[in-house]
Parts: sequence; structure tokens; C-alpha cells
Amino acid sequence: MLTIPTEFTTKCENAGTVTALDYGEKSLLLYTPIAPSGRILYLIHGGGGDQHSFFCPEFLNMVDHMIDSGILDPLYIVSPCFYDPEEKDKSPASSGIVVKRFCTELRKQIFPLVEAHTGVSFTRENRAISGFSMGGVTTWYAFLQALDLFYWFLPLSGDCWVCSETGGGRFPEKTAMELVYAVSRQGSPDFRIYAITGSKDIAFPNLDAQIKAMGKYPAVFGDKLKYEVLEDGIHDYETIFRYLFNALPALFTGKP
Ligand code: FER
Repeated sequence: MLTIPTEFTTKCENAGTVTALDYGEKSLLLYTPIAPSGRILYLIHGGGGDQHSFFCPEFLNMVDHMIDSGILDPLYIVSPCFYDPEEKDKSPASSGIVVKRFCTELRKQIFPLVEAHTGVSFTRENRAISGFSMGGVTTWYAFLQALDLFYWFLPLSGDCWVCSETGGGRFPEKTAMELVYAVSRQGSPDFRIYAITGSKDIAFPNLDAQIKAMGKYPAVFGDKLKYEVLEDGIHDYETIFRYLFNALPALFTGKP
């Protein structure tokens, strides 16, 4: 897996813009690329985080440089916050309940807001969802609930909690079956999943067991599922930025 070039950590002279969009008591951040785009990524923070977790200079400079240097086609990126403003309990148990219902907020509130602001009606094939840790759990919930909205799924160091907290590790076979049912329940549309974690990541045992169990359903997942483990990769944003540096160019371009 490639490392992020050091020059990509500095400010880019051809930078996109970040706008805060408000809805109700909440606010999300939208990255608008320097050139027009019909592509969009919904990028979800981890437990205890918010819309600012991903949108720090380190990440935004990387994206600007990737687009500026031509290794990444321009895309919009939305960074929402799955917690309500009054939410005090950010434990995994509480966050797990919050992210389960967050897809409804994405569908009913965030999508219309973003599409009205950008003036773009994104096609399903041009929409991706990704997230780190609890954001990865959110990505799996989007797969379970919103296959009509997204084609591309990039869960990063987070497993599927449909059976229980860290259920991908505790109940891998049952979790894989739930994912299989979800595909058929939603009309078996085409999709791509690109899951990434690190061998020293706290979520590794959970995601790894789940992906192995999913491998027992080649007719459903087959080459639609790609999985990568970074040797010694740990559970932090810096490592996740590296995963995104490697994974983003493969988005929206045939098989990842
Ligand atoms: C995992 C997925 C998410 C995991 C932990 C989390 C330990 C999140 C933890 C947190 O938000 O504190 O598989 O494994």
C-alpha cells in the first residue's frame, strides 16, 4: 500500500472549498472540488467524532493534491455528523443505535440538502459511502438499508453491527447471512464493497472474521468484494487517510 507523498500534506494552490450546510440543529461540511464533478462521497467519522474529524488540513490538503495532480478525478465529499447536538453518550453501545438510524437522515434530510446546494442529481453509480470505525459500522448499515442510494461502499476499520455490537466478530456467519438477505431484499442490485483495515487495528478481528464469512457466498459477493489488510496498520485517522489515498482513485472507475 502506497504512503501519502509528504508534499501532499502541505496547502495546495488549487484547492477545493469547504462549506457548512445547516439543517435543523445540525450542520454538515461539503467539500466542493475545483472542477465540476458528478461524483460524490459521503464520509462518516468515528465514535466520539463529528463533521470536522475528517475535514482537517491533513486530509483536505491530500484530496486537493490528489485532484490537482490528476491521480483523482474531482469529486464532492460530504462530512456529516451522526450524533444529534444534545447527544452526551458517545459510547459504542449508544453510537451503534445512532448510526443504525442515521441512514434515514442521510436519505430524507442530507441528500436533498446536498443535491439542492450542488445543483447535481447524482446517480447511484456516482455515489459512494465510506467511514472509519463507527463510520464503517454506518457504511454497513447503508449497505443493509440503502443499496438504492449507493453503489460504492468503503468500510474502513469497522464491522457490521446488525447482529450485535462488534457482531462481525462475535457472529460472523449470521452477519454474513444478514448481508446476503439484505442484497436480495433490496432487489439484488449491483454494488462494490472495498473494505480495508490494519493487522494491529482494534477492529481487525471483527472485520476480518466478517469478511471471511462473506467469502462463503461467492454468488452474492464474489469479485464485488475487495478486502485489504495493511500490515501493522492501527486504528487512527492518519492510517485511514492512507487507506483513502490508496482507495479513492479506484472509486467510480469499474472494479475497485
Ligand atoms: C469495531 C467497530 C467499531 C470495533 C470498535 C468500533 C473494537 C468503535 C469503537 C468506538 O467508537 O469506540 O469493530 O472493534
